[in-house]
Amino acid sequence: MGLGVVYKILRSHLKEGELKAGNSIGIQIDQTLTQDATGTMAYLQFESLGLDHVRNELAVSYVDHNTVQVGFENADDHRYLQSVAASKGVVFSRPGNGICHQVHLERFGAPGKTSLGSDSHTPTGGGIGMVAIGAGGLDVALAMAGVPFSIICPKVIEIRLYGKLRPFCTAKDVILTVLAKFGVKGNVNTVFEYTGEGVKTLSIPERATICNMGAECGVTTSVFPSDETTRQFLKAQGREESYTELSADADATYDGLFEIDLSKVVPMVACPHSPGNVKTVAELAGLPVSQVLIGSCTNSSYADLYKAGSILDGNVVSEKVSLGVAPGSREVLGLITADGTLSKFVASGARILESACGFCIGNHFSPCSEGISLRTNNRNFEGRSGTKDAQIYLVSPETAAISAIRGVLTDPTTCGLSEIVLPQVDDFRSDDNMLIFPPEDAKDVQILRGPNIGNPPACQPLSAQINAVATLKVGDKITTDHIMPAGARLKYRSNIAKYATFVFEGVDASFSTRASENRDKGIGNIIVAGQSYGQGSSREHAAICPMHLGVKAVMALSIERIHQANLCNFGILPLTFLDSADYDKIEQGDELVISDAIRQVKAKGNIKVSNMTKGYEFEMALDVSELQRTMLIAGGRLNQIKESI
Ligand code: MIC
Ligand code: SF4
Repeated sequence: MGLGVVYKILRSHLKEGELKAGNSIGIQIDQTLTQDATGTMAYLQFESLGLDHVRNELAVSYVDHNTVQVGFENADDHRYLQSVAASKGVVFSRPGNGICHQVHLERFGAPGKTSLGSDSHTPTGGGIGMVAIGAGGLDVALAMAGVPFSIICPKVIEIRLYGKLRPFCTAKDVILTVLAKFGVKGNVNTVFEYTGEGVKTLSIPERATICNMGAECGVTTSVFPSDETTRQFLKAQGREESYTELSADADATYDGLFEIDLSKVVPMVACPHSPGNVKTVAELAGLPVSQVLIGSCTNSSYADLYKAGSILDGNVVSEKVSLGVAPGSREVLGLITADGTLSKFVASGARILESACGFCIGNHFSPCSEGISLRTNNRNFEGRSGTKDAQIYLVSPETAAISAIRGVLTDPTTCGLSEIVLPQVDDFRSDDNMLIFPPEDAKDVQILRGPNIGNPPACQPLSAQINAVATLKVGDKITTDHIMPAGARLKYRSNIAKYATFVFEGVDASFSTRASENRDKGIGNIIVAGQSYGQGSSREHAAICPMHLGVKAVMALSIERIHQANLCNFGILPLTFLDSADYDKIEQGDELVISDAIRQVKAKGNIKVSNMTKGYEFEMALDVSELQRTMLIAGGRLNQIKESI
């Protein structure tokens, strides 16, 4: 039986288990990437493994999230990351060099390779035919130590493309069409593989945009074949030697099919507060807009900015709108400077932002109260922008640019704009001056730590009996941004005790005080949640900080993949309700007991829980792999693995 691209790559990297959907498998990871907001913890954990040097093919450490540097904390983190990279054999991408996924695509990604990144948008690499997966920092630390990455062997949905996009209908509109079909939940342990004649009409940045936002569907990754377009892209990056052709066998079979006629795709918009809340731009045209932001790892390539710049050319941004533009990398910034696009932005009144995550993670450029912000990034969760009552709409750069001029959401296909012809770029003129390659001999390298650099978290082994309280009950779609806010709180990523004081800040500001009081009295905390708990980012802090506050279990109707793995990595039981009526019955404050916890976890059956307050017993599923069971008992992955490295 023939194989698709995903299974071909998985097969060539298989280290443990059998390649069959639903099985637990271990795959060898060729490349790792970290970014600063998750990286400090990843390297602290790597350090605690006691290895002198990374063991995987290529490890890159990017600084792109915390570049605002209000106070000393971010700069301390950067200094630590630079020194630990030099000491352990990791390439360091200096602040200003760009957003990790954009730079990785440009300078390191290679078809047929696997990569693991401590950022949920790592699948961007699928645009050049990689199996690129997002995970928590600890999983990436272990991949750097050469430990196979454990995943559930995925089902593969074929997304067959045919036809060709019409002018001003874009890759962003394609992925929003996919999101409209698949939604943001229920796609765990699934991969999207793109096939069909339409593939060759899409450039690498377009493919990367599509793979990037597959993360919003919750899939493990998304992958395109590697073809002549891939070769051209790598050649223009001066890296043609990284090219290999990769395509699905003619008789490859898949677990599902979704067909998209690219010529029928229209401008789309994801409405507040979910990337899955998709409508056509035409449906909402005329909506007044107060802010427009172009950039982020989803849409900040040279092609994206060239098109936006062409639309803005000769126009001034509406006086009702504040427009910001953030090129995805220093390479992109160099290209738009050289070809005059930057001047078009400047002349239009756009505010030029650093090549970094910036606005996307609420680091700056928060909208005004009740502001309506159009953005080209990938997430519009409530409060993520830094303004709780703002309304964030996700659109393509073309829709963003024309709407910035008009001051209202505008469908770019209806404006009589002349078609934009992209200049052919045969040489991206990349230089690696902002990459620091590690020295051959690192014995004199000193690792520099400031007061913001804490210790890796210590996890307690599972206790025989869990006596806890349902400290918080929440509803559906609680994102990691709800659990562990970023924005102004991001600078505490390396300081767990401090960062933990902000857990669930925007949901229930007294949660961390209540939880730490319980912990100090020897009472555990349990979080009760609805569907898709932990969707969004890969931030393991959404597990580490609750662990620090004494959270022993999450009981939810469902839990998203990366977050579920992070909970196991830090010894928190990820329990799911077998009967949704049990979710309805529990009230915040109920006393919950899990007796004989170690035996129950070992036994592989359902977990019995007693609600002492209401006087009844119920069962929860513990749907974890064998490896995760051992981690939960040991009190997390670090405790469990240390002996075997
Ligand atoms: C995000 O887009 O939410 C982030 C910020 O990039 C996160 C990582 C983090 O929280 O540091 C992600 O996507 O994993
Ligand atoms: Fe950065 Fe935003 Fe991309 Fe996350 S989604 S990596 S914050 S640009």
